[in-house]
Amino acid sequence: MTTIRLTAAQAMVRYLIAQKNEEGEPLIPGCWAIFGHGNVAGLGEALQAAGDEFPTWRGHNEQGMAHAAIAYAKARNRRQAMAVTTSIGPGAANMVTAAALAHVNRLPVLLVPGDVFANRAPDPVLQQVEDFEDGTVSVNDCFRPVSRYFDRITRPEHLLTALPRAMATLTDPVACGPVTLAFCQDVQAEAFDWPENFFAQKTWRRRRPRADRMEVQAAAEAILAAKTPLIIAGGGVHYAGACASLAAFAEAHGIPVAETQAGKSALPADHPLNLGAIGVTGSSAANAVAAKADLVIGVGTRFQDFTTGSWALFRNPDRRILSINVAAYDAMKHDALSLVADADGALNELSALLGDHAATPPAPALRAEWLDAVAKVTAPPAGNALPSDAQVIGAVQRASDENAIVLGAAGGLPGELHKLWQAGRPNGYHMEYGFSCMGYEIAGGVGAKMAHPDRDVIVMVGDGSYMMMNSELATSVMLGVKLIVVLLDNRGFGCIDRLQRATGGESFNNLLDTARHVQPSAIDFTAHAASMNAIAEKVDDIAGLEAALQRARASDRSHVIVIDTDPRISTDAGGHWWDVAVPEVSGRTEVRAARQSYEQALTHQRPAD
Ligand SMILES: Cc1ncc(C[n+]2csc(CCOP(=O)(O)OP(=O)(O)O)c2C)c(N)n1
Ligand SMILES: [Mg+2]
Repeated sequence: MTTIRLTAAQAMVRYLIAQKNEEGEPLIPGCWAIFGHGNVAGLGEALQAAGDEFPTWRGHNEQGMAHAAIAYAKARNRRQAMAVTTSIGPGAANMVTAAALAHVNRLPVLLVPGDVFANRAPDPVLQQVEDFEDGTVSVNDCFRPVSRYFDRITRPEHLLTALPRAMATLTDPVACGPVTLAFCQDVQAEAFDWPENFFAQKTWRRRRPRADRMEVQAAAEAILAAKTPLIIAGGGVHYAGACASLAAFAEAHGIPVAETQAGKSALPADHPLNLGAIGVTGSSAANAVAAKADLVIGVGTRFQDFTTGSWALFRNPDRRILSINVAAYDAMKHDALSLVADADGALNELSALLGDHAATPPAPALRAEWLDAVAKVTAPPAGNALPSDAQVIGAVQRASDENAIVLGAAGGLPGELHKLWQAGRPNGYHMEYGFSCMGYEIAGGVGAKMAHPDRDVIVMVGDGSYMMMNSELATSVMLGVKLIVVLLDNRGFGCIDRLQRATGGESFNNLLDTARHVQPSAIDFTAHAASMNAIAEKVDDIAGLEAALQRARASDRSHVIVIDTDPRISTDAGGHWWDVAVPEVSGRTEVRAARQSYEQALTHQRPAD
């Protein structure tokens, strides 16, 4: 057997370079890195030597780097995944939130935090957490519950089994998610004689599991029996590459489609069968059809509470749920009729079984009414009052082309965008709403733009999220990864303040002015963004925003536009109740009233299905 003598870190990099996806692209196109003593000498040396063959990108915050990596994978429909390496201790711990984000969203990312010395010679090393009862624990154990595959590399030859398992997880449609290889720092630097064939080029094909014959038959029968079926398209439609099959299926069988946050843009917004967003932040059209549907057909959806209106949305007493999902875990939720399969294959197989069967789609007026409501709330304001998020969204929509990618994660914007954004083509809508993690937006924008350098990436972010994490704006400037950032400054956590008041609470600790303070908060966002060498400007109104967006599209680097908005307004039209537990006893009459309506609303919930 021919062997090659390399350090474990050099072997990891060499192995990663040799992995391809079925398009022939690098499966792992490069690595984000912030070094410390836990990875600089070992992995740092190996990454430097790899040069352009395996690019290393330096971020400013470990969580931010991982957000960029995860957004890249999402924007590439899970066809590729980036690696992220950190030092031990705080560098690694900073990345745990991002691991959870990737886990919830089922997105692939290869996390390589450094770990303490396997030989324990310098024990305890700087930044080492010491467990009094368990000598094997390190900070990296925090990754276990938020990783789909976790391994600790305490000997070089562990990579011979760990790396193939890591790739198998990243490319498996069901297990897909974060992989953590905690890499002991002494092991990274240790040499080993590796079998040469370990580094042979390998292609990882996407598995597309076919449906079970009985399940697909039962699913077809359920559709044949349904009078008012509704399809709910989730993120799995994108990841399975099933957008075209979904359109064909809906058209052939007369079944309308509603979209989840992850599923949005599966059908173009102007498709006559696209009823728009479903659920808590849904359109009136989709939610009206959902309330009456006798068969709810989930395609690639996890049925999270925003989709189901906390399971109070589907109110037809005879309704059934059919769940087409590659993961049995999702397909059996709420006693659904399960169809475990790749979405693309399943839709085509079902279609063949259905023949020329077609249901009667809902009257076009439902869709038209909703589009009227959208036009009303997104139109420019008449007077000079502070604009709403919806009016800002209208301006962004008017100023962007159909290739634009609008990106967001937390605050009031995801709900408004879900309802109102008219997506032109698949992947034009990038919303991280599995974890809805404040601070994803700018870092995520970097990953989305790296995935689609030829499309405008428009990051829409609230002041709260911007303050939580903005440092990858400097990374975007440094790497020439241009973002258009629209920063909506409503002076605080507007959506949580609205939720607080809606549950009977008093405005408290959300908006900056209602938080304990000595000096009123005054943040100069333009100066802040400009200090990171981005182009930054503040606009006075919607007309100013539209003009600035044109300048931003022509800019040669990241361009931040700040606009003051009204924290009190969100779109009333559409939407659905959401289960947020209201206190059972309280000194506030408003809370007692809210509790009464809450108990009333709970009567529509069907958690026991
Ligand atoms: C990391 C994280 N912390 C807390 C929350 C809870 N949370 C959701 S939205 C929000 C406020 C966001 O403020 P901002 O970005 O200004 O948006 P706005 O609500 O004003 O539209 C908070 C605190 C979260 N989603 N993520
Ligand atoms: Mg805000």
